[in-house]
This record gives sequence, structure tokens and C-alpha cells, in this order.
Amino acid sequence: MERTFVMVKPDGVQRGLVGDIVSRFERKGFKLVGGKFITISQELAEKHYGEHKDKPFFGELVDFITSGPVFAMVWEGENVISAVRTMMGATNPADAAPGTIRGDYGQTVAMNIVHGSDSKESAAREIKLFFAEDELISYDQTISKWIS
Ligand code: 3AN
Repeated sequence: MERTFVMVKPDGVQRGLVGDIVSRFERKGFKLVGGKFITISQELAEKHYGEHKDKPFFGELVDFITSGPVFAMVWEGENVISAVRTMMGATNPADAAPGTIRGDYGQTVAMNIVHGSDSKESAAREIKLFFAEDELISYDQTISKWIS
């Protein structure tokens, strides 16, 4: 079963959107297997956004993601990586469709509420970066048999 890394960014936490975002993935039928409320260190931010280190907005990105607490999660389900990306909406909230998280709540690309892994490789890397193996919980959920 596929897993992905999702994070409510500092703007989403400050705006009180954690519950809404968790609720969307729960109602979709995905299973929460890990979650923690943390403030990201400079070192972790630079690792997480390593692929953007040569971009002009890298400094801004690291400053923003370390500026306040985030809610980091791991979600599990059929095609969960791409489904979460669809539910988040386009990176630039101005282009994100209504009904998506960024389309409903976001305004700027720098503060776009939520992060979700963009591939199997990123998901594996990001989950490992944020969670120890024993922080991810496997459990039976009876709803699973009705959705996949
Ligand atoms: P996504 O989060 O949709 O995967 P990426 O990986 O292209 O988007 O970008 C990572 C993050 O970098 C975005 N979530 C956004 O917050 C930030 N970002 C992307 N483009 C810009 C930009 N032009 N200016 C400031 N921040 C940006």
C-alpha cells in the first residue's frame, strides 16, 4: 500500500486549518499512519527542500518553513501520492481549482498552506526524514474493505 508525506505549513497552522486538512484526507478514505506537531530546524528544512537549493527563492522557502510549527503526517492508501497532490491543487494558489486546499484557502505561492510528496521517491525520502520507523503505526481499519 502506498504512503505519502503531507505537511500543514506554518501559514496553515496559524490560520487554524489543520483540522480541515486532516478531515479532507480522512473523508477521502485514506488512513493516517503518522502525525506530529513540530517546529522544523534549519538543518531539516535545508534537507527537505534540497532539490530547490539553487532556486532564487530557497532562502525565503527555508525561512518560511522554519518560522512556526507545522503538522507533519504520513497518509496511506491506493494511489495516495497523486490523489493528495490533486486534493492540494496547483502549487500557485492563483491557478488552483476551487475545491482543492490551495484553491479554497491559498493566495500566494510562497505561502501555499500545505506540502505533499510529488513522487514515490520523494515520499520515501521525506517520510524517512521526518519520521522514525516506530512512529509509523500499522493498524486495521474496517473502512478499508469498503474503499479498495
Ligand atoms: P509543490 O509544493 O507543489 O510540490 P514545488 O516543489 O515546485 O511545489 O515548490 C516547493 C515549494 O516552494 C512550494 N510549495 C512553494 O511554497 C515554494 N515556491 C515555489 N515556487 C516559488 C516562488 N516562485 N517563490 C516562492 N516560493 C516558491
